Amino acid sequence: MIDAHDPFEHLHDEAFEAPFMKPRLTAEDAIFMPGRETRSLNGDWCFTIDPMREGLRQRWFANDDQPVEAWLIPRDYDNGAWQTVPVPGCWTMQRDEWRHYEGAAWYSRSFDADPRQDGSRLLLRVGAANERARVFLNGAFCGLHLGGSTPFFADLTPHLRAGGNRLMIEVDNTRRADAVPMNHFDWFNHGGLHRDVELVQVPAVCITRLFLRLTESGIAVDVALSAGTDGTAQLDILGLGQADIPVRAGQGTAVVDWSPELWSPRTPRLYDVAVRFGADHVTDRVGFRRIERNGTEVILNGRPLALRGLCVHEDDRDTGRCTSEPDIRQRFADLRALGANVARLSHYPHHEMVARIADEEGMLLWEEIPVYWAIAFDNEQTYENARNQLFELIHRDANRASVILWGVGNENADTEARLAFMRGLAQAARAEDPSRLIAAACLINRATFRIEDRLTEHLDVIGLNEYFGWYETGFEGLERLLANSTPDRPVVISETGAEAATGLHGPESQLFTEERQALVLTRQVEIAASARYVAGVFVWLLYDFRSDRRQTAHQRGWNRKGVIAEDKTTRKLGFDALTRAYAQHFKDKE
Ligand code: GCB
Repeated sequence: MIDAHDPFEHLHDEAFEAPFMKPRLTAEDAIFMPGRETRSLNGDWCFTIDPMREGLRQRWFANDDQPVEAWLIPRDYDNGAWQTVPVPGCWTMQRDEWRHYEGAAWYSRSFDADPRQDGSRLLLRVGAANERARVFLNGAFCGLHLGGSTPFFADLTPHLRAGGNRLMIEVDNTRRADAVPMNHFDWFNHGGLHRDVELVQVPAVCITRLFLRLTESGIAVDVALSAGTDGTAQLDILGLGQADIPVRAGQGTAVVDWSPELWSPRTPRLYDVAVRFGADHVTDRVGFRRIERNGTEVILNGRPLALRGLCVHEDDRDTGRCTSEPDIRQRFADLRALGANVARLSHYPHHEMVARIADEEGMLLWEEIPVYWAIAFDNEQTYENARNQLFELIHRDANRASVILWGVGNENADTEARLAFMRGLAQAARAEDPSRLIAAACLINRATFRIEDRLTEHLDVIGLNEYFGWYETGFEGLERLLANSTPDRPVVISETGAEAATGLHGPESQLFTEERQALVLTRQVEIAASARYVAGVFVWLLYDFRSDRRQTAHQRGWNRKGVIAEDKTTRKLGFDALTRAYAQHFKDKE
């Protein structure tokens, strides 16, 4: 610990991070958000990068706001002199010299809010900060959040000050072997407060979870509160009815025998839902549908689904991980033009608007957490981190009819430690949300050409990532693999594709040409459709995306497997080829 009287002690303290590892901000701190009034903290924040971690070492967060002229001893941090950056934003896109900066950075701003007298609480909600974030209010440490793509909450109430509050957030995008994702991944490591930041005031007892879903006996509703209170919650679904939900020790469940019109991609019917408990009131727009598996089929509202999918990264040439409603609507328009009915939101939770817009527009979604490649499967804390991200995602999107699949991982080698880790995640997801299907993108056994991954028995839908025609020559391997395997549940090709440099033309045999990509997509879809148990394909992917792993002349820092270029406009030949292949081989099965 630093002695406040010794100005040099921090120079020798390499344990400077230790006091700031706890408390953790987790899914346990989350409240149910839809329908709440919030106060936005988006806009300009003071900002600096902090490669040497001086912010924690010297405790910048404990400094007062005195101007430099009034200082008696020098400091290395002068809040007022920092440059400002807009939030939400990725620093990696805000200045050329920050493009490849990986490390800690500080955001700071002030806001007015008086201390609470009436038992209400003021919470900070951060939509996402990549990859970890520490929150400080008026010099007090409020907690640490791990994971760059899910929302988190910090209770600011105990530290509020009349006359102005200073909020500081250290955001750190250092890649780490024990994080989720770990240090090696095929997308760009953007840093920053890249989603909305807001304040929300809640009464002393508030609704922390509201989960509605269609079951055999009607609509099941779960309510959870922030305290172990007894009482009654009132449910009101416009057009269906009103009901009381008895709440005991902060938990309530009811099944109401109502028959909603079903939500489906063709008729994305949404209902206005309101729930009140005491002084708290929340609302949501919810679609009701059933998603199941039956043998090797995926069944939506009793009918088998043909999944015509593409994967999408949340990446933009100009804004990085930041997205917007027009960007998301464009994504769905492009998917519809391809004849797709489902998107895989790779490889981490995307902006919460995506599932809301998908609900409205009738697009199906696979959502996942970044349990990607060589995660530290034998590390308990890594598991805890992954499980927490999974719960934060499930709690955020549990009422989104568009989300049919929770993905628990991508391309992880079949070891004992990985099996235990991912089986645990699959079971946790199922227990938390029994209304959806659990999937993972598995690897294939290249020696036997069979689907042999031991994780598959814990999944509802087996995803296969395979790149025959690209990383492996020819398509015979895929034919062999599909012929050799006899899965008892649905299989989807969760990734396949080929890179194409926009405008590069040549023979199909030439890598990186648009012709080659078109050939690969055509053949892949055709072969996949010939296997009785393949319920769909998720082509890798909609748009080209930034990845520093890709450095050939055709790539220069971009993964070029998009059927549309990084401008999100220019369609490659693969676009039409895929549209034709889907229309021909994956017709709706009705
Ligand atoms: C994969 C990964 C994906 C990569 C892709 C590729 O299998 O799951 O994240 O970007 O291949 O382009 O190689």
